[in-house]
Amino acid sequence: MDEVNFAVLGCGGIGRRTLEVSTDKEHLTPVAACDRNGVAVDHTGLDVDELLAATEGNIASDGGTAAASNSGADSGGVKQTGENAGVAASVQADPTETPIEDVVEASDDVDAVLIALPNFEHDFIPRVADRFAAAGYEGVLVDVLKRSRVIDMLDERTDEFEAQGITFVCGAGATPGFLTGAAAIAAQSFVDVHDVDIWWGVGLKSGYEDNRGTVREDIAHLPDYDIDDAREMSDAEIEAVVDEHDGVIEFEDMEHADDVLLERAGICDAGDVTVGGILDVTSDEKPTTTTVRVTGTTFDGETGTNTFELDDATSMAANVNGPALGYLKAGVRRNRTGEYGVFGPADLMPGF
Ligand code: IKT
Repeated sequence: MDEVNFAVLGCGGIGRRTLEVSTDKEHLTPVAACDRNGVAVDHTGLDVDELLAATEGNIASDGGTAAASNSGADSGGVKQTGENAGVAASVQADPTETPIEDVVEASDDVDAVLIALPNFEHDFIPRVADRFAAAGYEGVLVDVLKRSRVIDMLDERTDEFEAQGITFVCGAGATPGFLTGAAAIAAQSFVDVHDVDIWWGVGLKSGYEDNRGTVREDIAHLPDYDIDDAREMSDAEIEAVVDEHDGVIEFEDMEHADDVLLERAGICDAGDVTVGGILDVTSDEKPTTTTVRVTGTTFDGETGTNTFELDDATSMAANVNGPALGYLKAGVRRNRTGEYGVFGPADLMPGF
């Protein structure tokens, strides 16, 4: 594959770890990165080590990404809890109040943009895509969004993306993302898929600071909370919820877009997909093995369950950011052959 220049919007846990993983991958050159206060652009390739060293331990409670937006017009929906230097601390960066606009302006030679921003307003990521489209960007946009309802909002933009030459890869993290793709492969044995059960385990003791945004998003899935509550809660309130659960929180029936992404790929009904898991912030060990179970009937009448497991030794950072870059590359291949529009992880797997 030819070289891929990419940009990262947001330098919280996901943005920074994606930059780090990219240094071990072939053909990937990060040329721009931003957060709420700063933007770094180097068309010959950012010095990732310097950028990470400058931003490490220097992230806001929302992952330093919430206000990676322009002129305060969009905050990603998260209450800002204080100033931090973030990307602006890097010698490669400039301070800015218009980080997304700055990346849009620098995007002439950018093949792909990873949107690693929190999505506490459901239309936030679609609106970020609108800004790129309005500015005439032609290339790949990738997000690691979670919520099912956002997919429709992106689908509504298909004509615009096609006219513009944008290939949008949505839900490209772990779940949805890696595990949705795994389900699409596991479904190939069957002519009729009965159900898909995704069950994840994450141990986040040392990674807690880096992933505060993820924990906040997860809390919105608990029975007594919703996305607005999670957005408005202070850090202390989030920690109080974690403490109420002794640091180990179990989630059931999460609204994760694996369901609509498998349905739009023709694999099963969205209602036949369940996503749940266990988050343990007291340990780096996974509290449970991450598993995808796909149950169905084969062409010759047998009923079976294909199971895909992640090794307990693999971290959430590895299982979100490796796949995000893999889907980014898959998006670039499509874009370079003139395939535009909205693609989910299951669309980039064998067809069903
Ligand atoms: C996500 O970021 O995709 C969702 C998070 C779960 C990640 C699962 C990783 C599994 C593993 O590493 O074994 C969570 C719902 N925020």
